[in-house]
Amino acid sequence: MTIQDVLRQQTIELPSWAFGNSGTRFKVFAQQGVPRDPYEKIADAAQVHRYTGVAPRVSLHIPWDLVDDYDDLARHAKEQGVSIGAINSNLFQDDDYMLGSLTHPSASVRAKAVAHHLQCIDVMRATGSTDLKLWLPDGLNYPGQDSLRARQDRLADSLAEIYAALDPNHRLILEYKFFEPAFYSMDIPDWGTSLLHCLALGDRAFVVLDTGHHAPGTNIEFIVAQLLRAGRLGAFDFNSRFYADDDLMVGSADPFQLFRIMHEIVQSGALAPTSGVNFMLDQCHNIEPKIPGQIRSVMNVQEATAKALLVDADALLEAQTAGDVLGANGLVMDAFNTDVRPLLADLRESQGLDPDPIGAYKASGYAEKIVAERVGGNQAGWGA
Ligand code: RM4
Ligand code: MN
Repeated sequence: MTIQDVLRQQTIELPSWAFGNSGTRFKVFAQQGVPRDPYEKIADAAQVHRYTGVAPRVSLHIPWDLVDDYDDLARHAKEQGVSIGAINSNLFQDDDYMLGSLTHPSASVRAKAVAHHLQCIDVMRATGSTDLKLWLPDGLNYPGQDSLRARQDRLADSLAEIYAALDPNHRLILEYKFFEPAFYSMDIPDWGTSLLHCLALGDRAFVVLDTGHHAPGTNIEFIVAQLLRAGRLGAFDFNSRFYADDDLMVGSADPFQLFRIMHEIVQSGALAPTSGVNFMLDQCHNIEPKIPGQIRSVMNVQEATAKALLVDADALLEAQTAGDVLGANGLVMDAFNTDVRPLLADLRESQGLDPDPIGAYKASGYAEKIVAERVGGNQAGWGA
C-alpha cells in the first residue's frame, strides 16, 4: 500500500460541541451563525467532511445533543453524508454531582449517574453508535474530604453496572484527566487507573487518551505505545495545550508531539481501520471560526500522519539494531521535517476534492449562508 492509500483510509471523528459556542470560565463569546440544535451541528460537521473527505463521523454529547427522535437525527446525518460516532455522557453539569457522580458517597446520586448512561446507551441503539465515552469529573479538592480508596470501589461498581447494560457490539471507552475540575485528586487521573478499570470490566472496555489531560512534559507517545501493547487504546481525544486542558486546535501548539504520537500509531499498525482506535477531536473554538477551525485540525492530523508514514521503517529498525543513535534519530527527524502539504494536495485532488480545503470552504459561501439563515433561537453552547 502506498502512503496515499493509507491516508485515504484514515478517518477522524468530529465533536458536535466544537460547532457550538464555547469559552473560558470568564466568558463565552457568541459567534454569528452558530448552530441552534444538533441538526445544525451535524450540518456544520458535514461541511468539514465535504472539504477534507476524512471526517465522516460526529460524536454527540448528552444531554447537550438531546433530541426527540434519534432515528430522525441519524437519518439527517446520513443525508448530510456523515454518521453518528461516540456518545459522550455528561457528569459535570448537574448540581447533584458537586461531590461526585459515579463515585459519590450517596448511593442515590450514583444510581442517577448510572441511569444517565442507560439513557446514552438508548441513544447509541437509535443512532447506530458503538462507543459510549465516559469522562469522569469526579475527585476531591481537599485531603480527607472522602476516602480515596472507597471512591475507587464505588467507581468500579458503577462502571460494572454501565458495562453490563451495553449491547455486544458496544464498547465502553474511558477517559482520564490529571486535574480539573478537582484539584487535590481526580478519581481517574491517569491512564493506569483507567486501564485498571477497563481490565476489570472486560474486553470491550478501552482507554481514551485526551492529549490535553496530562501534566506538562508527559511523554504521551510512551502512553500510546503502552496502551497499544495492552490492546486497550480505544480512542484519542485530540487537541493542543500550552498549559492545562486548553482544547486548542490539535497540532497547533506542538506539531512535533502530534507527529511522535502518530509515529507510534504507524509503527504499531494502529492506523488500520480494524485497529479499533477511534481518532477523535475534542476541541473548542472560543475565538476562531468553528468550521474552518475543525478543517484546520483535521488537516493537522493528516499532516502528522503523512509525516509518520514517511519514516523509513526498515532503515529505522536497522539503525536501532546497530545502535546507530544519530542515524535512527535522523530518520525520524527527516520525516518530520518533510513538507507533506504537496502530497496531501495531490491526495485530495485524486479524491475529487479541492487541494485547499479551507479556501474551498471559504469560497463556498456556507459561512455567510448560516449567518443569514440562523436568526433567532438559542445558540448551542456549553450547558445548552
Ligand atoms: C472534557 C473531556 C470530555 C469532553 C468534555 C467536553 O474535558 O475531555 O472528553 O466530553 O470535556
Ligand atoms: Mn476529552
